[in-house]
Amino acid sequence: IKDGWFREISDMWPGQAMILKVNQVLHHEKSKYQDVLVFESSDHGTVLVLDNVIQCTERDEFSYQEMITHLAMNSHPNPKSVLVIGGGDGGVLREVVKHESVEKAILCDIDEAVIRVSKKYLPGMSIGYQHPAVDVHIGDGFKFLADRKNEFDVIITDSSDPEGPAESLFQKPYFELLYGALKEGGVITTQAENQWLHLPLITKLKKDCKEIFPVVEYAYTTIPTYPSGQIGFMVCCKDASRNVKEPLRSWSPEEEEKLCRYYNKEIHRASFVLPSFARKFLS
Ligand code: AAT
Repeated sequence: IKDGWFREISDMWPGQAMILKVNQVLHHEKSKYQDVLVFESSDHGTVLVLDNVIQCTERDEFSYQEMITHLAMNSHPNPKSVLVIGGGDGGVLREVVKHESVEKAILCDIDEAVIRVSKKYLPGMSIGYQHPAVDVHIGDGFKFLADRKNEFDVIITDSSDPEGPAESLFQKPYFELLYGALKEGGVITTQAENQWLHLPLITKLKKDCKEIFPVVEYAYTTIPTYPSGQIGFMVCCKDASRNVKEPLRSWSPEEEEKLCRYYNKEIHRASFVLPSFARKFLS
């Protein structure tokens, strides 16, 4: 923070930075894994920052949390058992439990500090923790998955960027673990970075996934406070005949309006349509 503005400078997005005006710092600590900062911004509500990278702002978090969740959940016929890796703010859990089929939702985040500060400063997201189906596990997502076999209908990896504790969550062995932990017909989504900034990384990720899953598709959402204003998801399914680009289940327009602020069944389809420069590498 300099002169009352937070600047998101990183070599993952060279030569550019999102800057947000700070009203006041609410919390700052060095946890066991990362630098954890929470501040109140002038126009984006409360903001959570890990290792100087914006994780969410109250103003636009719904775009990311709804899309990473419902793209997977609505591509499964009857998701009962759900796992979230990362997602310590609770926003993805909040979205998962909107699906009445869910009987068990486990969240595994590496850093208790993220969960603790989110419960204190981000009530609109951490409300997800209040649902009776939710179980929390503190630990590394990669290690957590190592002894899970054939257990989950949907697994959502809401992880930070590959520089830091989430590095292993972008590599092929992790996707092998995801495949093994899914039940038959299971679906995953993972945070899969930005097509303007990380096309080589996404291309490699998609290639790795295709060697494991029969169905692999890249989708993206718009979100002003993530680098370059968009973020993508890898959506993979164990069932070769499933078309994840078409929602298998959907809410009525009235329910959609009550439950979601960004996701709807039209945007589910549209989010897989890529611009030519990216499609060239990702199809
Ligand atoms: N919904 C908020 C968006 C996030 S949060 C990323 C979470 O992943 C953090 O809570 C972090 O503690 C957790 N995490 C990082 N590494 C691991 C790991 N190895 N195992 C489990 N959890 C982990 C993502 C924001 C994306 C930012 C885009 N620039």
